[in-house]
Amino acid sequence: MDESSREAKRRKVVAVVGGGLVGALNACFFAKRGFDVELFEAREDIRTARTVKGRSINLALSHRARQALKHVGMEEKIVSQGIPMHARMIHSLSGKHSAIPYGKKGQYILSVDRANLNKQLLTAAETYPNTTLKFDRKLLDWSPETGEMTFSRLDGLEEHSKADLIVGCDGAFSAIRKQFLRRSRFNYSQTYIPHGYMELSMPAVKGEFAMEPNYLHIWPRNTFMMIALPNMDKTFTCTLFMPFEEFDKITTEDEVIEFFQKYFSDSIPLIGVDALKRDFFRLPGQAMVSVKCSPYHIGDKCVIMGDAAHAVVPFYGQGMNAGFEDCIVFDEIMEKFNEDFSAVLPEYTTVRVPDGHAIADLAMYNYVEMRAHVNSRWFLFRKHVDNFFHFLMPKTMIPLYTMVTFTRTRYHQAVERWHWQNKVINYILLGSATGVVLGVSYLLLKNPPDVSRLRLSTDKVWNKLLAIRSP
Ligand code: FAD
Ligand code: EGO
Repeated sequence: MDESSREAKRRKVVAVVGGGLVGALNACFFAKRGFDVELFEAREDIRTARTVKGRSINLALSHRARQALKHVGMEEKIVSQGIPMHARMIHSLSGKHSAIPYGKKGQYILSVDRANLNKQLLTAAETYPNTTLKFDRKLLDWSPETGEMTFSRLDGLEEHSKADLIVGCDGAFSAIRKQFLRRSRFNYSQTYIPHGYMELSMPAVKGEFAMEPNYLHIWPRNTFMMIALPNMDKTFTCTLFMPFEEFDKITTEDEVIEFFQKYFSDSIPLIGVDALKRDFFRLPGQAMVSVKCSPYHIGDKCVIMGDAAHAVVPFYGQGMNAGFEDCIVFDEIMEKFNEDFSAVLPEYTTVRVPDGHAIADLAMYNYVEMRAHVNSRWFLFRKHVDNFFHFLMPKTMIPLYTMVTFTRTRYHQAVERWHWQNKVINYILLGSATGVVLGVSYLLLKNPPDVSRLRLSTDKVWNKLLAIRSP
């Protein structure tokens, strides 16, 4: 790139709307490319705020997110502040624990602190001289014709701003997306699931983790599910998932304990009876929404990424991972089309929509599957089956969870491959069933059994049937 084109580019302004996980990371990606980046965030700066309100305290970070962090030189820093989870630890109703590794030695997911990750990414974005962060700027509306945005501030003043490209990273209830919804041929669906979630803290015991730290702890109880992820301060954050209907049934402190006694009894002493009675009523169950839409862009002016484009239910641990991967995909297309927005944006929609839809569907599928069938025995059984087929044919049979979590296989291709693998399994099972039938037939023909006894027995059955019919 010569100096004059660098100069021409430097004048292009990219507005990133939303300074959550995806917005903050995206600011780094655009800053690295040399754009003038302005990030607008509705809340105050979480790095200086006294109270940080927000969703989920910690998150499972896996391969896709790590690759994205690597692009902006943040992988090592974030990984060093996370806790590896090498296996899931399944807690059965009786209190038994069983661990099933996620894969080989290097295959683990990381438990990271959401607020810390967000802060680090904002600070990383700010270190680029061509980036400014603007907090307390809530987007009210914007114009697809002019690219002008209107923000409101806490002091009641409105502010206007213009950009060459607007990148909507403002989450599941995106204000940027409102303009998309007004346009013809924009597809949109949104689904609230009947479950809510509630976070409960499990304190450290004598300065140590109350349970084995390097695991994703799971209590699968069909419609009731609980998970726990470790934190750097040796606490765990437990997340309870259950139908709002059931949340409504628990109204007294005794009912909380009764409920936990029935489904998660091993966790009671670890969370603490008093803490449980108190914390359960601190916040109501929180809603979870799934959003699918297309396209992800308007002209050469605006693109949506992260939850704004594809909010997913948290039953695959992929929401942030998918949002971070969006940043890589967009960056790769920017490279391919020489940063020509009028070519990059449509290509981004073409490439990314099938994958955004696929991960939304996969997460929803896991939710439906888990609440319907998955208790601790079924969970363990299914993972053993997955591992068995992988062991038999390591190149052919790759567990879906592995493809989604530990590779950058496109989500929609992981789904296709999963369907294909299921077919292979069915053929194997059908083949072995046929084999059994043929084998038994051959043996019968070779050594015919004493048919007279057989006839005798069928006669008996027949007589019995007749006897039932005629009194
Ligand atoms: P957000 O994090 O929602 O950020 C949006 C930002 O935009 C916010 O800072 C908001 O203040 C700002 N904003 C909103 N409106 C405006 C406006 N009008 N103007 C200006 N700014 C605005 N993902 C994983 O990968 N692994 C997990 O283990 C995992 N666990 C989860 C557990 C739960 C219970 C939940 C609910 C989600 C989980 N996720 C997980 C998903 C993950 O939280 C999201 O996918 C991720 O936060 C999306 O990032 P985002 O930046 O797109 O949106
Ligand atoms: C049979 C057995 C069918 C999130 C097991 C499906 C999700 C699903 C919410 C775990 C791990 C990161 C998570 C596994 C299955 C996070 C996750 C999984 C939960 C709930 C979660 C696994 C945060 C589904 N990954 N996962 O294989 O360990 O399997 F339990 Cl409720």
